[in-house]
Amino acid sequence: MGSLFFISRAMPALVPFGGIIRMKAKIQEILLKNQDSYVSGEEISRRLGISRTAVWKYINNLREEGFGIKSVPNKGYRLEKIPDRLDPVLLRHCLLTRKLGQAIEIHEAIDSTNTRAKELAQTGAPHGTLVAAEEQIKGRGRLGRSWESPPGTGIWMSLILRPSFPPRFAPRITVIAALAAVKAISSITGLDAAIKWPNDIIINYRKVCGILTEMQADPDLIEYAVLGMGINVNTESFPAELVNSATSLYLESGARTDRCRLLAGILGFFEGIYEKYEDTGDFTDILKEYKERCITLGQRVRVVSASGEFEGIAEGLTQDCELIVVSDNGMKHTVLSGDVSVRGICGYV
Ligand code: BT5
Repeated sequence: MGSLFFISRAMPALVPFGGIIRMKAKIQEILLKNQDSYVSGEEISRRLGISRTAVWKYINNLREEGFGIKSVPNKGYRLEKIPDRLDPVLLRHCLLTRKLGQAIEIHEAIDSTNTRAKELAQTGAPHGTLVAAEEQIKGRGRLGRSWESPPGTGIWMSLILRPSFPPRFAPRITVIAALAAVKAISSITGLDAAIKWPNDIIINYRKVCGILTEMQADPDLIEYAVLGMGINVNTESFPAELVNSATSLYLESGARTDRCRLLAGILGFFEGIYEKYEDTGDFTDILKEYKERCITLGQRVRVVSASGEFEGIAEGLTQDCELIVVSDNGMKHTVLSGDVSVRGICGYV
């Protein structure tokens, strides 16, 4: 499974990492909180109750992981460069959420973060537990498709949710996630991102992010849902089969984006919208905002589903997030899921 970091504020009993990583994380936290100044080795050793030689060793460990730490005699250490890593301490430093990301599990490589999150959910992991990975070996899309998740470039993450609303409203999780992703991408990168119904985020007609929501439910109750999201962040190139349909924030903006900051931003927007919805039960404004950012509406689309294939105009969305499509013979269809391609977007011409 590769190396694993698990930080939990909510469930200390579940923290499996040993003293070495914990001590290194504490030094990381001290340096992060004092980025504008130097912290002396003596101060760190006093605060953590370890020798100055031990501090020096942990600092060197962090340097090997890509942290740029300047040391000046008689002044101490200062953090000057943060590596482009999905690091639990860096992530926690950026997080402003109350419940999401209280427990974080980050893998160097894993088959699929959604599969792992489901395992954790089945063994009782709480609402808000986050699983992320630098690389997915078997990243999954919808309907058995695969999701390309190369190492060190993207955000491949899954969030365990324990909603209080009934299973028929589960598609609303994808709607909230798409809105959160668009808002975070726009506010952090300045790029103009839009939603392609139901689960894609598009920039300049190409897919930058996909969402896969899965759940375990009884007829009336969602036991848990796993919200999976893949974002191409600093990806420089794509394999031939995706070159014309996929893009990354880097390719669109020419600049690298801090993945921890973006992930924290998405969780922040998601928590705000999700909690408001859970508290009020009112989905009207959320759907209105989703519609405003949804490029599928008003477009000619091709719907491919298990029951067949047809073309028409996407005219609207129902409260249950189904797409209303009026086919060429004037018939009105409501499409719950399946594949909808929009002319001119992600390869449909
Ligand atoms: C999705 O499926 O768009 C949902 C993708 C969800 C991925 C996340 S990553 C974290 C979590 N763990 C997982 O195992 N999955 C979730 P769908 O709408 O079915 O789109 C899949 C299609 O998108 C593929 O068939 C490709 O054509 C295309 N695709 C694959 N990888 C891509 C990438 N990195 N960027 C853009 N398009 C991609």
